[in-house]
Amino acid sequence: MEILEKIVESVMNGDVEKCEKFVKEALQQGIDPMEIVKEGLSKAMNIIGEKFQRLEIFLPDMILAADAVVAGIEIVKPKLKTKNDWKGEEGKVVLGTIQGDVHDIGKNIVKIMLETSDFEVFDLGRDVPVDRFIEKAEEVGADIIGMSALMTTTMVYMPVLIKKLKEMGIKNKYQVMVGGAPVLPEWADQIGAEGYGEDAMAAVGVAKRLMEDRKKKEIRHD
Ligand code: B1M
Repeated sequence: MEILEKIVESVMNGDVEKCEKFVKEALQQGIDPMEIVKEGLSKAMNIIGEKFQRLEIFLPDMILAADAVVAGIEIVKPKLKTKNDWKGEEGKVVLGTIQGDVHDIGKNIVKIMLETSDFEVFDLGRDVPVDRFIEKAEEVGADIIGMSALMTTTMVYMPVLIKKLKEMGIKNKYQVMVGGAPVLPEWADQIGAEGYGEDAMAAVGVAKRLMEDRKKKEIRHD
C-alpha cells in the first residue's frame, strides 16, 4: 500500500502511533510535507466527516481520528516551517476559530503557512468570541483579521464581527479574511469580507494580496 494511503487508513482507525510512524516514513521518502497534509491527513478527515454524517461512525471515532491528525501535523510542522528566521514582516494577522466552534486543525495549518510566509500571527485559539478578535486587533495594530469556521451554525458569527467593526467606525483599519469547509467565496462577498482562502496555501496568497491592497489604500494605524 502506498504510504499516503497508509496515513489515511491510520487516521481513520484513530491510530496515533501508526499515523506518526507513516508520516515519518513519508517524509523519509521525500514526499512534500504539504502533500502529506493534503493527500494524507486532510483527505482522511474528509472521509471521516462523510462517515460521521452518514452515521457510520460516531463522535468518539471522530475524536480519535482528530488526535491522530494532530499528532501527524506535529511531525510535519517543522518541515513546513522552512524559514526559521521569519520576522513577521509581511503583516500582522489576528487569527482564530469563531465562537461556538472548536474545530481548529485547519486553522492551525493556516497559522503555520502564514508564519512560514513571514506574517506575524496572533492565534486566539478556538471558540473565540467576536469581541475578542476586535480587542486583539486593536491591541496589536493588526492588518488582517482571519476567522475560521467549520460549521454552518457558527459561520453566521462572521458577519456579526464585520458589522461590529463598522458600528465602531474601524472597519477600514482591517482587512477581513474568512475560511473553513462550509465557507464559500460567495459568502465572503455577501458579508463584506475582503478575502477568502480555500485552503492554507490559498490563504497565504490571499493575505499577501490583502497587504498589497492595504499599501495601495495607504491604511495606517497611526
Ligand atoms: Co466536527 N463537524 N463536530 N469535530 N468535524 C464537522 C465540521 C462536520 C462537517 C462533520 C459532518 O457532519 N460531516 C459537522 C458540522 C456540520 C455543520 O456544518 N453544522 C461537525 C459536527 C456536527 C461536530 C459536532 C457538533 C459533533 C457533536 O458534538 N455531535 C462537534 C462540534 C463541537 C463544536 O464545535 N461546538 C464536533 C467535534 C469535532 C471533533 C472535536 C471531534 C473534531 C475537531 C478536532 C479539532 O479540530 N481539534 C471534529 C472533526 C475532526 C471534524 C471533521 C471530520 C474534520 C475537520 C478537519 O479538521 N478537517 C469535519 C468534517 C469535514 O470538515 N469534512 C467535522 C481537516 C482540515 C485540515 O480542514 O478545517 O477544512 P479544514 O481547513 C482547511 C480549509 O478549510 C482552510 O484551510 C485549511 C487547511 O487547508 N481553512 C481556512 C480553514 N480555516 C481557514 C481560515 C482562513 C483561510 C482558510 O482564513 C482565515
